[in-house]
Amino acid sequence: MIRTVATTPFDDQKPGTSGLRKKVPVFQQAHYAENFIQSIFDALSGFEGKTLVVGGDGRYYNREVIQKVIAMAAANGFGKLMIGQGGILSTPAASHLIRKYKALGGIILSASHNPGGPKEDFGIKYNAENGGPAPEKITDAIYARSKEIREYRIADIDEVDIDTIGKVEVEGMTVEVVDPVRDYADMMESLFDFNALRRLFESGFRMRFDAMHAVTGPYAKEIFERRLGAAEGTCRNFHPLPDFGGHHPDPNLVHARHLYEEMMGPDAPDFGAASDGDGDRNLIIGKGIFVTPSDSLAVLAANARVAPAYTAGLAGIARSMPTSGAADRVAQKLGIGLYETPTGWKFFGNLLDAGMATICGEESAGTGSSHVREKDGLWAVLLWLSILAARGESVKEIVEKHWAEFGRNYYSRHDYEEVETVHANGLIKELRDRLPDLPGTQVRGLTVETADDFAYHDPVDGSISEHQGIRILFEGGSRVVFRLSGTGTSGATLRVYIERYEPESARHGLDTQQALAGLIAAAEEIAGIRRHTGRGRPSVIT
Ligand code: VG1
Ligand code: CO
Repeated sequence: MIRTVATTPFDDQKPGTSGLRKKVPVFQQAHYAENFIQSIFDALSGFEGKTLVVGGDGRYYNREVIQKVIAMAAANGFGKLMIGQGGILSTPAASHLIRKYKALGGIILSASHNPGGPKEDFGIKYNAENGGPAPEKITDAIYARSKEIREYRIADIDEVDIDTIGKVEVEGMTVEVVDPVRDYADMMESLFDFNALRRLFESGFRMRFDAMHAVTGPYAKEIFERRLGAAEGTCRNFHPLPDFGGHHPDPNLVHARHLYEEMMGPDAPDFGAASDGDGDRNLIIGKGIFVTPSDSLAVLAANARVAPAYTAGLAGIARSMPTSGAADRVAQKLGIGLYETPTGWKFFGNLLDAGMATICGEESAGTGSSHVREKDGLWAVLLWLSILAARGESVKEIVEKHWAEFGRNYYSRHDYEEVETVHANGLIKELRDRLPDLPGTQVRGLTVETADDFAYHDPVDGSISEHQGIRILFEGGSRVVFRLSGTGTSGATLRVYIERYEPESARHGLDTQQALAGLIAAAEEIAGIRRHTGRGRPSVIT
C-alpha cells in the first residue's frame, strides 16, 4: 500500500560540496531523511519506470536509509533499483553502475572521510545520469524543494533483503541486488594492463593497501590480491565496519599515520596507498616519500600513456582551484588544456562529458578520469602501479625526476576545524572587503600581485559559481587561498592552502613546512586567523 505522509520542512537541508552531510541523530529525526529523499525525487522529472542505483559506504545508518529509499522509490514510481549487496557501493563503483546500466541516476549514502557511528556523520548525495554528482542547478532545486515540502510518498512494505544477490518485485518496482565489486573490477581490468601488473607483483614488488575499515576493502582484495596476485596480507583493514573501527577513514598523514610510519621505516614495502570511507580518495606513499595529491595528479597526467586506456594521450587536465599548479606545467608541456574549477567533483562533470578533460584532480587526495564521473581511489593506485611497472623506478625516483623536469610546487593545506561559524564567516568577510586594497601591498617581504574571490565560468554550459575561495597571489608565483569547507557537520572548518613554486633542483629537498614558513606567516598576517578564531595553529596539516 502506498501512503502520502504529511510533513513540515527542515531549514537545513542545503547540499554542500558533496551532498547533504549531518550527524546521524539529525538524520534520525522523524521525517528528516524522508523529506530530503522526496525533495530529490521532486527535483527530478521523467523517472517513471527508470532505474536508480543505490548504495553506500556501509557506515552506521546505511541499511536503514536504504530501506527508506526502497519504500519511497517504489511509491514514487521508479521502475527499478539496483542496489549493491549489503548496501555497499563505493562512490566510483556507483558512478560506473549508473553509466553502464544507463540508469537515471543514483543515491549514494556516505559522509566520505568523516567518522561513522551512532553519534557521527551520515550523508545522502544524488548523482545524475552521467554518473556524476548532481550539478548546482539540481542541488539548488533539491534545496528549494526541501524548504517547501509538505508531504512525501512511501510504500508500506516489509524490509527488503539486500544481502542476497538477485531480483525481487516490490510494489511493481524491481529491486535487483548486485555484486558491488564485479563490474567495477572488470572496468579496471579494461583500463589497465593487468598482465603487466601481475608481472610486477611476481617480480617481488611489495605493496601495502590500507582500506581503513571502509568501503574499498572488498574491492582491493579482489583487484590486488585475487586478480593481480599480490601477496595475501597486502590489503589491511579490509572489512568495512559501520564505525570504521572508531577511526576517521581519512587517508591523510594524520589518520593514516601508521601507513606513513611503515613507509618511512627500514622494512618499508615498495608502495603504500590508502583510500577513504567511500573509496573516492587516495593516499600515495612511496618508500621514504609522501606524494602530495597535487604532485600525484601531475605525475599521473605526465605518465598516463603507459596505461592502455590513455595511450592516445589526454584531451586536457582539470584541477580544483586550490590544487597546486604542478599539473598546469604538465598540461603546458603536453600542449593540452588546463581547467581550473571550484572545489568539488561536480564541477568536472561538464568538462569530462564534453571531452575537454581526461584526468582531473583535487588537492584533497582526489584523482580520477573520464572512466567515471567521480574521483576514484583505486583507479589512482592502479595508474601509479602501471607507471611503476612501466618505468621500473621507485616512487621516489619518479617524483624527484618529475620535479627536476618541471620544478617543484611546495604545497600544504592547513585546516582549522570546528571553528565557530560566526568567527569563520567574519574572517572571510573581512578578507573579501579588503580585496581591492591588497594588490601592491607588502607582507613579510612578499608583494601581493593580485587578490580575488574565485568565480568559475563553466565553459560548457555558461553557468557561473561565485565565492569559491579567496586567492592571494604574490609576485613570483606563490599564493595562499582561504575557503570554508562545505562538508563539515559541526561548526566551520577554515582551509588555508599554501603554495610556492621552486624551479631550482638544488632546492627541491627542503622540508615542506619550512619551505613554506614565510608564506604561512604572511597568511596569518593577512587574514588574522588567530585574532578571528583564537587558534594559534591548525588542527590538521596535510
Ligand atoms: C572536501 C574537499 C574537496 C572534496 C570534498 C568531497 O570539501 O576539500 O576537494 O571534493 O571534500 O570529497 P570541503 O568543502 O570540505 O573542502 V569526499 O571524499 O568527502 O566525497
Ligand atoms: Co570520499
